[in-house]
Amino acid sequence: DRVPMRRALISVSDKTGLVEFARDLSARGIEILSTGGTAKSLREAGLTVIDVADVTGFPEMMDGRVKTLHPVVHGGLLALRDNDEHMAAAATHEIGMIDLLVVNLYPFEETVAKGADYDTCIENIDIGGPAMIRAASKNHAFVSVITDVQDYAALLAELNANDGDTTYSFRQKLAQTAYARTAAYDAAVSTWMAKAIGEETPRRRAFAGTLAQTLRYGENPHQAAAFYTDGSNRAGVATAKQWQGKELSYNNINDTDAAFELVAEFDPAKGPAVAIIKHANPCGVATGASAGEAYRRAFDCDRTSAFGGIIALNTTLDAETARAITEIFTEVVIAPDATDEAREIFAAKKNLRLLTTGGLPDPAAAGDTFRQVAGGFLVQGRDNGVIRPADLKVVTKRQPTEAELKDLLFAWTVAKHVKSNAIVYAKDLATVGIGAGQMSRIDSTRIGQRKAQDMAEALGLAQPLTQGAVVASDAFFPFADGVIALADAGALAVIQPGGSMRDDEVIAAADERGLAMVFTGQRHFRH
Ligand code: 93A
Repeated sequence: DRVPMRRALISVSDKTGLVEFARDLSARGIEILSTGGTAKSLREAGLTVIDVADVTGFPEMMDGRVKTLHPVVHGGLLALRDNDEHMAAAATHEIGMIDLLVVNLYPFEETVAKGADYDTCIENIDIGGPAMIRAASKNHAFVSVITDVQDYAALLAELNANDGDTTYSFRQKLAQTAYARTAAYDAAVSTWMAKAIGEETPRRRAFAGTLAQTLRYGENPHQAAAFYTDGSNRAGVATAKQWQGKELSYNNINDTDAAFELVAEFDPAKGPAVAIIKHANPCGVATGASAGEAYRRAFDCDRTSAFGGIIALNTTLDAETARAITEIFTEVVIAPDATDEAREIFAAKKNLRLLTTGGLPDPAAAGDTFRQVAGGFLVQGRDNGVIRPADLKVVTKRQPTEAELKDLLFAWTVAKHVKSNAIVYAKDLATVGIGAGQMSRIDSTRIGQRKAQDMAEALGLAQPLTQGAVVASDAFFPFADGVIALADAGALAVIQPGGSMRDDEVIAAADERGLAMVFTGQRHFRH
């Protein structure tokens, strides 16, 4: 026995689509109450609006801090329409019912993103808005609440389909969305505040996300999954434009992220770089005189694994590179940009997804990463450590040559993006063998070497490219065996954090074999 919606309260900071929406509500005979700025916009558009101040009997005061915080508003949102006492109280105090609440909040997140000062951020914390949203959501048995301009159309469609009313299940969904919004809002305030007051590990933390996409399934087909954005707007898979191909899968998104974060380490001003990722690990990373050359050199690190891979470029995808990529099956290509010609070449490959981002993320930027464990989650700052030549300490008798030094820093940067234990062989600013994710460092050392050997055989090379290569290790060598193995593979120089109990043995093994070794003093575990 519901009746058509009669009264709405609209109070919005983001006035996108407001006038059209309100006009539609008005046309249905719905009375509109509004706060200052919203009422002004609606009146200017010729709509009839009642000021909340006229209903409460109080003017908006204290710089707008108090506008809707009044029993006439909250009673109208919270009263149970089927409860005689509630309705009697409403009648006694002349509280009119509010059937629809439309609120979007003071733009706190945007204010923080703009780098506003402390007081400005504080002033942009909405109090009355969330109070009304939470009240209306609690009373979703009777009240509809819209917190997102994207839901205007859905509400109008709902009213059309239900004789001017909304269904219970629709209101439940709106309430669920609304509580996520107020939770995200307060999470943003708390996160900002922790940073502003220098509290790196606050006693309580809150996170929230906005649904970007429901996924067909998770890592495996029996797992439900979805992709959420965190509002940070970091360039990458979350913000990319997809030009073609079917929807990205959970694993695609994870791998595409790994690929793009890796390639973003290489400054495009210094030349093109390409990374090929499989199962979140690189199977080839290279620089080149052109993007096409960088791709071919990355591909030549491990052609077998590159099949069905995910490719990231630090520069515009051009036609030459696009043509080379289409020679084998690739899942996803992500780049800051793509030429028209490159896009036409890809258009013939229906299953190949192309993403462009408009830019690269800053590898040195601060941020948090999370990992869920039973009963909780781990939070840490993202690994934004960057090593420069001046940070390196040569620990062997032999100094690395200038060419070796460049390769060492290249290999080190790649190793940061390889799951531990990570061993990366590189030569001429291209990886030539990668050992990833092993439980012992010596195994990663051997795997990288064996991969280079396999590749040499496939390419008909006289000897594997580990001959004359350099090696990066994401963490120290606990024993000399790894260094002995990589020297046996023909490597000439090593970069590693140092700090093992047996550094002396490790350095002695390097000296005996004429290796140059540098310590970074910084570890890049990645699990
Ligand atoms: O300063 S508030 O926390 N105090 C309030 O009582 C209040 N009521 C609504 N902010 C309040 N609002 C917010 O004002 C709404 O959430 C909305 O974002 C904004 C709309 O103001 P205007 O209609 O004047 O543009």
